[in-house]
Amino acid sequence: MGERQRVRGNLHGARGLQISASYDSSGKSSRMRTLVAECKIPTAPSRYEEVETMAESIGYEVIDTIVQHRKSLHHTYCVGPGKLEEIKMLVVENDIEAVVFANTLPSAQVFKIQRVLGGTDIKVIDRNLLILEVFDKRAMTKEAKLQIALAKLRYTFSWGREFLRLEGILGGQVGWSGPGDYPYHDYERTAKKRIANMEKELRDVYSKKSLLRDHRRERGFPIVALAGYTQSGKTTFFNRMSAEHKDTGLGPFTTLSTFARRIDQNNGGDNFSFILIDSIGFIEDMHPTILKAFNTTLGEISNADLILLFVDVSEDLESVFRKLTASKEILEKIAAKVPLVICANKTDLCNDSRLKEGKKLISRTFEGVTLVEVSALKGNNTEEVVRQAYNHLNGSVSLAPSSSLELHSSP
Ligand SMILES: Nc1nc2c(ncn2[C@@H]2O[C@H](COP(=O)(O)OP(=O)(O)OP(=O)(O)O)[C@@H](O)[C@H]2O)c(=O)[nH]1
Ligand SMILES: [Mg+2]
Repeated sequence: MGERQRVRGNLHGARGLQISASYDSSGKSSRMRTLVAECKIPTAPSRYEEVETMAESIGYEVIDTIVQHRKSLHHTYCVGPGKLEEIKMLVVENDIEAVVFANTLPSAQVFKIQRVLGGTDIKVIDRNLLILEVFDKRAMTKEAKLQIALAKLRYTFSWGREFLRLEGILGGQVGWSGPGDYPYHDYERTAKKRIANMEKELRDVYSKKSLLRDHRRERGFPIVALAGYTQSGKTTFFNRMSAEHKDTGLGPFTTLSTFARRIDQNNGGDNFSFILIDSIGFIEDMHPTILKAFNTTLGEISNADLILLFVDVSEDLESVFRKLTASKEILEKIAAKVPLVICANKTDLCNDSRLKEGKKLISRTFEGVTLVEVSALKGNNTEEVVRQAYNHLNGSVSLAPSSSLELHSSP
């Protein structure tokens, strides 16, 4: 067993997040008292900070965080049994109502952990379910709501059987059909039917959208898509270009649906128009089920004539690198052939040497890419982004597609 570590004290409350606390009639905050737990193994990066930020952004109150370093995940509880007992004590001492694991937990582990910690009185979720909760909270459009409901159903589809088996209700022997199999079969049939219905509803929404896209193309407007890690500043740029007032800065995944606006610009006397598309941000290590649910939203990026990849260059270099890598991996999967301009955003928060370091890192990571320094918030250098888009869309320069860019080592 490896070293154990307790982290906390810094509640990351000063990250500019708008936390949606609600209050009961006595004025007491009704945010759920939460403990974040992580089993950190050498082969995977730590995720607890990101999970704290996500949880706090949708109204959980993170009281404590506990990280255990192990060579491998414990097969039953993710963390070791001794650490789980420690977590249980903290849960009791601090009136904790929810434990959020920064790891991915198989369904059996969720139920087993929950049993140790106090049964159904304690909410136990993993990073993927937290991401789905964030989505749920932010979903405004029918499309986003359907995508999330579908992802949740798919993600938890096998959980019913696991739960019944652990409760001793389901026949455990192969080929034996105990009385508990009936509720499970009912559950399975109903879930499959709901999944099929939702898939059909979503297909209808998508086909309307794709008609709209074809229509735009027929009218000759090129499509420029904003892409990048969540909270990198895409919507801030979109609002500035389109004079819109879409939500920004509410925390990870502020934008979930796709928005498109026609932008009319003048470049050195030449009028030109394009469709600017804003959509969901990226995150590392997105579960395939969740990613699949957003395939079509991400598909808006695949169909673009140009991608503006936003990078928050004001963060520490390690975060910049991790996020660049995650963005590159996703772009390679969904839009390998689409040309790219990188917008090194939030330059207003960087001093000269910090900006130089950040740019060096981007250029080392994405060799040969066109890089524009910009502040979407202040409007600094946004005209250069437009100029680059114009040059590319009018064929005067050809930009490297993301697939031709080599990834290099970390800082
Ligand atoms: N200082 C500074 N802050 C910025 C800049 N651009 C964006 N922000 C802030 O960064 C936060 C995130 O911006 P968003 O535009 O919501 O980011 P996003 O990429 O659309 O995020 P998702 O919708 O979650 O994918 C907001 O609080 C913005 O005000 C910038 O150039 N400078
Ligand atoms: Mg956004």
